[in-house]
Amino acid sequence: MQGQVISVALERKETVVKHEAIAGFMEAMTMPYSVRDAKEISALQPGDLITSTLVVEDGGSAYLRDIRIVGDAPLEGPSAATTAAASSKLSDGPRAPNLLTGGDTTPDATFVDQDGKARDFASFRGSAVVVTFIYTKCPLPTFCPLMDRHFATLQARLAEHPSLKSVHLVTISFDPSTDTPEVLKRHATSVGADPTRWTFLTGDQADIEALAGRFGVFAMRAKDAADITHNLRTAIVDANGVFVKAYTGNDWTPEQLLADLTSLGR
Ligand SMILES: [Cu+2]
Repeated sequence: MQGQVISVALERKETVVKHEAIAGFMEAMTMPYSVRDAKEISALQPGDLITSTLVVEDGGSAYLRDIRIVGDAPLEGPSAATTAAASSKLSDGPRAPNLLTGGDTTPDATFVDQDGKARDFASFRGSAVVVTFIYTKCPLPTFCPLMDRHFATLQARLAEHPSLKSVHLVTISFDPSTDTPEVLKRHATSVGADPTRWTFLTGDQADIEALAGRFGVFAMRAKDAADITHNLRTAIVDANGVFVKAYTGNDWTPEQLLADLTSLGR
């Protein structure tokens, strides 16, 4: 793996790395990776360019080893340019099999909402949907909790736009063993979700992984760890269930997404 260190959390033995595609295995993405020993990342600074080996064991446990600093570069801030660069890099890299692209019909699957009711993903058709994938125990403030904050902002802003009032927000957990409907219900309340506009889904692990994979979401649970190593993808699906576009990572803004939703209706 070749990438750039975004942040280092010694106490969690974790570093967030923005990395290039790993041919035949995963796309370019920014996500947290664990190491076996904090010493391996104690010398890393944000901005360092590194090479490393990603070890994936049976059962999905994953960690970095043989981390070597090969240079450094200024960190790019969250900006439209960064997002454009990241998404163009993504489209040039090897694609995960079955990754949805613009114009594809999103697959259906049955999940369970925060009230314990069965809910087909296709049941949201009729209104445009913004969908993201998280887990409620995520310890990284700039990952899943940021998606919740962005969705809360979107929920408020959508209500102000007459043409966007019917847009529905959907947050799907990729940690169904912890994120039961009861947990999601409490979580939804804590982030200020209005159940008429913002639905949380959980369900069967295999169904979730299948749908998440189509959206380019990659989640692995490290052995003996509560944390899940994962990336972020937030997508717009139109009222006909057609995939429009996805934002990679955490540097998109609610304003960008609102602008894209507005241009959908034209
Ligand atoms: Cu997370």
